[in-house]
Amino acid sequence: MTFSMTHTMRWYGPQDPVSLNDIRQAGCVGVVTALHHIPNGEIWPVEEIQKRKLEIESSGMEWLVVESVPIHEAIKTQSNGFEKYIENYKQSIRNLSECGIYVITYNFMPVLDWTRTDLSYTLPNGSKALRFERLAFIAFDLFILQRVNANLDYSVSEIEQAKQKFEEMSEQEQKLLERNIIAGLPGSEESFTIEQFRDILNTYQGIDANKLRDHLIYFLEKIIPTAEACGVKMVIHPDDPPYPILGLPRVVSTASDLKYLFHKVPSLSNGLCFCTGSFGVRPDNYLVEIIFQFSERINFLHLRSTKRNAIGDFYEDNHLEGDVDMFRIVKAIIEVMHKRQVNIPMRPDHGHQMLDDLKKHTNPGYSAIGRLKGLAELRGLEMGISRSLINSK
Ligand code: CS2
Ligand code: MN
Repeated sequence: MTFSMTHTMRWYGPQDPVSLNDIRQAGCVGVVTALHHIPNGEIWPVEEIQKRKLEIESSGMEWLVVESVPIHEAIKTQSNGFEKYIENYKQSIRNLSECGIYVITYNFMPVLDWTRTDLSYTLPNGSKALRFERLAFIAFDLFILQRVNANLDYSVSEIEQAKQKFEEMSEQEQKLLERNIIAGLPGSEESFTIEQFRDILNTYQGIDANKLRDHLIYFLEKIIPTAEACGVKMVIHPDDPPYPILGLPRVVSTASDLKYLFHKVPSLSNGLCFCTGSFGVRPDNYLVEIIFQFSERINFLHLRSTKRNAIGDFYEDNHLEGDVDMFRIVKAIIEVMHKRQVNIPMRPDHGHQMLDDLKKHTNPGYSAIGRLKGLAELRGLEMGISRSLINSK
């Protein structure tokens, strides 16, 4: 018996410029999606889930993973109404399982989901990538957001260089930087103006990493028994980038963060969405070790690679290049799947904007052709490794 990754792509629903048929043609057997029209915190009704599921099935694919059922901010800060939002969350888990959907992704990043400063960083071959430039980010923090005490987070020379960078930017570039950071990237479900953003940052006063971690554990202690009873695997997506930003704590960035979560809530329904691009931004995250350390809990894979430099910038590289050793990762995943006797759903996480897509409006990171290329390369890599493992036995 051989096991292989189940190939999927994220689909943003009927509004997505990439159609279900496009995804099928790319070689996927399933999609990863969410009910993006349901406001954050509300219950996902069975009828709505069923309707979306049928739509996907009519294209010859399956709805294999939910990404994401978002966590309401009140749960992260434990403020007004959070117990009710947790109850709602449990009901959404039950409803999804009733419809036969058993893997649910979520993340626990305060306020912002994934963050980039540049959504069209041109690579030498003319295609475009997503990028995080540290000085641009510092410029945003100090001179656009003007966060109190932000200067304490950076070195004198970084502040000086960020100032110079900011002064050299046109007003339009400054506005674009602001939008890129706070207007919400695909899937983040939240979008802010700068005033709203300042207000919401204030709701985290007094919430340090320990407190946020406690709130996450509290949430898991409440929802995981429900997930377990329904046969659902909850999979947490790591922080991106994997460190605190804008004075906000982040607690799902490293192997020791994960170890703590799984130690506190040991049920195997408390699982992981292993995102190589997010973890891979830290040189002290050893990705292959993370796979083996948490092999029982990885129930969803995001495969992509980033390339970092010494000062903390990174961009999204080709799927088989950059800092992520995709060969060793896919090999480790194949071993884990055989040991556990399961196929794990995978999606090529992001792709470059390239070829025809350069002329189209695309969701940053989620264009068709770049992801198709990533998927094709990953499938080839997987097949080569699998076949050579079998042949060498
Ligand atoms: C991002 C987002 O790395 C990624 O997968 O594109 O999908 C994001 O971090 C998710 O919304 C988290 O669930
Ligand atoms: Mn990811």
